[in-house]
Amino acid sequence: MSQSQETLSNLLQETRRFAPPADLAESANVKADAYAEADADRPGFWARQAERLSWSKPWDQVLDWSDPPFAKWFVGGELNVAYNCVDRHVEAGNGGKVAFHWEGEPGDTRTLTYGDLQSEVGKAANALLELGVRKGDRVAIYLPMIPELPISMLACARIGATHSVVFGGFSADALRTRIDDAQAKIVITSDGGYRRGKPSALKSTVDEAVTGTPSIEHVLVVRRTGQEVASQERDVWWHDIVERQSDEHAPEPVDAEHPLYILYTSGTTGKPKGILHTTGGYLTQTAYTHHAVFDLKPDTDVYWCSADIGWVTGHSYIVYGPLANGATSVMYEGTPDTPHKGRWWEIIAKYGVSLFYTAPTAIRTFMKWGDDIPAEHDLSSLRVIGSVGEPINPEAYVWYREHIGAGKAPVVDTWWQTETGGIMISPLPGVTEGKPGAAMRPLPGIAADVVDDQGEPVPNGGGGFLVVKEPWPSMLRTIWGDDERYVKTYWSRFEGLYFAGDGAKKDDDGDIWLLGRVDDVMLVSGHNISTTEVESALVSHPKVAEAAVVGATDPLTGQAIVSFVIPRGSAGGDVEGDEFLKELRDHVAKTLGPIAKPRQIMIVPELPKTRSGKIMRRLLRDVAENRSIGDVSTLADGTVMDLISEKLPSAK
Ligand code: 6R9
Repeated sequence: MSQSQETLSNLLQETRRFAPPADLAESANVKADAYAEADADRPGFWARQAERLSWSKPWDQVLDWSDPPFAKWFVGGELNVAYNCVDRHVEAGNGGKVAFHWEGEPGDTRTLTYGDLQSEVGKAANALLELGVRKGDRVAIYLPMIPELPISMLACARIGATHSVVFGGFSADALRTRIDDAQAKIVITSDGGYRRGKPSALKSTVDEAVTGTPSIEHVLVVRRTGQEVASQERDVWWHDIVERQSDEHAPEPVDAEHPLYILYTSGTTGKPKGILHTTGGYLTQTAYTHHAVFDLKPDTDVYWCSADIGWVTGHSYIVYGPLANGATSVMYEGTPDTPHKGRWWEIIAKYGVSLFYTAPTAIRTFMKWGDDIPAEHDLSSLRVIGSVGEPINPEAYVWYREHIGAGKAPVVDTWWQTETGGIMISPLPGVTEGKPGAAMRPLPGIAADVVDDQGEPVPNGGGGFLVVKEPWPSMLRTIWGDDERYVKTYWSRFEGLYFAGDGAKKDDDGDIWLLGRVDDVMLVSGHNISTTEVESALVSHPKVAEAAVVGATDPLTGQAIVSFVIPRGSAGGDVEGDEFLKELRDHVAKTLGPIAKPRQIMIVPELPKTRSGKIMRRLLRDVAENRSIGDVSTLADGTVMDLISEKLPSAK
């Protein structure tokens, strides 16, 4: 094993442990023996998981890896995703079962049973056919979190069209680039949606985007807010065309490797990458992981993933995984603080949500708002609570477990990516003794590891790069239209290994801790220091709610640590003065060692984040290095950088 060069620091010590509740362990869907079962025969294990689905034609070969890194799973098999997510549950007598309890931001609600979903999806599929969409065509979807969004996705899957969902918050430019790259034939949108108590416009953005996208033949428009929209010749109202269709449509079986969807990830530089997911392997892994990680009992659980469907988390864990498993889910349109900061907890109490999935950014926001808000609501139905999107700081994990999970619900910290399609590294709630801040170990059937810069596995206690060593069913198949970039981006850093772009470490037990994107790692006086560890040290101070850390060029140390801190709502006293800043710097030094002490700490009201809640450190680096601020087009809230700059007179 080569440890020729230090790859990442390994500074954080965390000794708290949380065993699974006895009753959950006893009745868990997946028990400890699954790891050995999968290790003994990985393809055989995934073939058994694929049996959860209904295939119209069985596969001849589980995995074809004869042309790496281009994988084919369930070769020769045929199935239809919409049939698997909807019809088969109706045929099994569950047509009256609720698929979605939908909650609009203004307080309107809709309940969709599996039977309702079948007729809505059938009608939408027939409407798409009438509009000339055919198997293999691409459909762009630019909708708010309303039922027509999953209905549209399933209608595409039903006829074999490939969808490309674009976040409702993205600009006309971003939408245009994505439509163009995929050569989408139609775009499905709405007049607008509700966010923060106000109707926001979507249709006008689409109108702007599709000037200059010759591939678009029609714009299909759902009426949600009733606001005025300019009408164009290519427009068709959803209520005109969809409502008059027959609700019967025979789902079209497609090849296991048929393209199900494209989802664009922005990355830090360059043109967005169209991540391509296909049919059989994708649905197998999303269904299995949802069953295993959330311990879903479809007859009794109510599941809620608070993500936006425009993010991969919504694709895999609001739409495909839960519906394939016949789950009853909650879907919510709006923001967590409309009309009040307890809205989410009110929804959990109202529907008796038992399985909940959210992101660290949301958890840290609730910590900032104060413990008293969730305490006003009955959250006793919750039994498993999940986290995704960023490393969860140990303090945020403990707060989540304590204040949302009543000190008993296991926290499942799930590591995965748009590219991986489904969860890869996570605790199993009935098996794993959880450690705050650790994603723990690869799920059964997944071969992930941490390697050094030579691609050799690091020993326990070592740090390096997260890789996946064997193909997995829901892996991306390529970057849409650019096989070469697929190979170069993911399979060239280490021979034969998938490089995820994340730093990670293995603790003394061999459990995995994520340390942030390798592009964000700081090099201070010759030491590689992870942003995650310094941020977690800051968040462990009782007066800190959120922190972001970047490396800024420094004449003495190469890079120096610059931190941006949001104080907790409850933090009294002077949280701006030099004394407090010194207290924080000393706290980091004490927690991680003097090498990790920030050169500078700035108190800020907000942090720049993407729509999926990831901190955009690149913009903070611009601030820290006194540069003009770069591209802000994927920010959730474009005004945040102004707020930060105003606060820091030197940063312009
Ligand atoms: C699902 C999703 C992927 C990147 C990934 C990593 C970060 C996601 C994480 C996590 C630590 C976790 N990430 N989950 N880091 N712990 N549990 O987020 O997909 O938007 O493509 O982002 O997010 O850096 O590489 P995507």
